[in-house]
Amino acid sequence: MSAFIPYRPARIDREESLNRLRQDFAVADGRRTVRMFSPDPIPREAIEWAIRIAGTAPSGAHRQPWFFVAISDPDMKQRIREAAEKEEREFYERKAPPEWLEALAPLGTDFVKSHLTDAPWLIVIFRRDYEPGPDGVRRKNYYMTESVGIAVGFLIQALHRAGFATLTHTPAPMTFLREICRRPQNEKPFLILPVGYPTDDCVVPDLKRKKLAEVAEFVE
Ligand code: IYR
Repeated sequence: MSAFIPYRPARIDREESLNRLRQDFAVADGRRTVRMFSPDPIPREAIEWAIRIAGTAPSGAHRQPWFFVAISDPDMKQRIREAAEKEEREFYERKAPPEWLEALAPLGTDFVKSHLTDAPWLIVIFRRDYEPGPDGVRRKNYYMTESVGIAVGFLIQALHRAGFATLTHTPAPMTFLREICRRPQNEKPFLILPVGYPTDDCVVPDLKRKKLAEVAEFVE
């Protein structure tokens, strides 16, 4: 059993709370997933802070079952792009059922993944399914998918608030990432997150967000 320490964050005044939330909504609503990245560099320190923020996410039994590989190395990005495009070509040309392709049509995606070499950073996120114990006994983690998903949410929002665009990219299958990133067997690739600035001529699909009443109900 771990020790307990006091936690007494100062209360925020009601009006101030609401003001902050309204402003945060405007910022969050300004985020768009980007597929057209400028190669303009982003300092490593920015990525480091964003990963620290991601690491503050809650996790099952506080196991923090995540690992982040941040890549700016052009050779490694090229290798990831080639492996991803191989899988993606297979997906678009053979594996994807027509219904799925129809759902993707408004996004205009295809197997060409130039963002994987254009973006100055790729953050590859791994889900740690268990922790190797000193005696060789595996220590199970809990709610890994949920925990990593929350951490990635924190990561995307932190990067957005710092002015950087991201793309939540999940080539399927993406097992090749474990090998390219030289990660251990207990880690499963979860997501590739290209990070950078949008190009000057960047366009995004004209999508609408669901209204509050479509996604929530209140029982008071
Ligand atoms: N993984 C593919 C296909 C794809 C799937 C979904 I669901 C998207 O929202 C977008 C793309 C790709 O990356 O192109």
